[in-house]
Amino acid sequence: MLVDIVTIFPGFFASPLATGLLGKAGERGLVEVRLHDLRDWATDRHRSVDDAPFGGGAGMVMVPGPWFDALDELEAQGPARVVLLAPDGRRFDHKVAQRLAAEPRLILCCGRYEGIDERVRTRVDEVLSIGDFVLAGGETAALVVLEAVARLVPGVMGNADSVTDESFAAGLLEYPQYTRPAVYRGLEVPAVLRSGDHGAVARWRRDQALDRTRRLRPDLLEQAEEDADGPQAPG
Ligand code: JBK
Repeated sequence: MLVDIVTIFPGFFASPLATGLLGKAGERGLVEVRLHDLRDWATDRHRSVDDAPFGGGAGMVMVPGPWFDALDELEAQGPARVVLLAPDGRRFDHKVAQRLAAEPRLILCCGRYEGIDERVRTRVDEVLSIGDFVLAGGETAALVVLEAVARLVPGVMGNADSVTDESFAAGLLEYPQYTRPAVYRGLEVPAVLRSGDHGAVARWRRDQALDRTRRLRPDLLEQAEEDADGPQAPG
């Protein structure tokens, strides 16, 4: 997978891209990330990318020119799904990550300042939000999307089971995990996990995952039921 990131802070991504799973995926050529400084498409000598909003008001708005020119140039290199990170986007989740992981190429657009000129949206395929909170810009959101997507790209995760096994793939929270020591400060590991009975362990884990999801995230269970049932007639 190829990922182009357009940002006014390309340096923001240096450490995350060099570290851990994303670092490995890059080294192995499984996820190639190219960083682009939006200011490279600015046309004035100050390389400015923002201006005051029409109609007045506080703050600055990113001007359309550099975005249009950047996307012209990047899209001329070949097809890509263009994603804008913004608080009014569709909520990013595991399902969206799975869909994006199947794309050969993504262009992630990170806005800054108070917003981007509305006309830039005519150039994006999809607007995504990572949640209802205010960020300084789309960079952190792009990083969240990139990490969640990259680990679903075939070959990125060492053990193939660890992706399909995990919680959100099944629409459930994870069961509790324990490691040595069996008793720590009087706190015991559940006996079933030390029983050697693989069937009993599997049943206990499934029950725990279900209990936990029912208690902490009932919305996930309702979603899982809807997904399993398929679209229902209203009423
Ligand atoms: C937020 O993706 N987001 O969630 C996002 C992107 C850019 C700015 C923001 O405040 N929430």
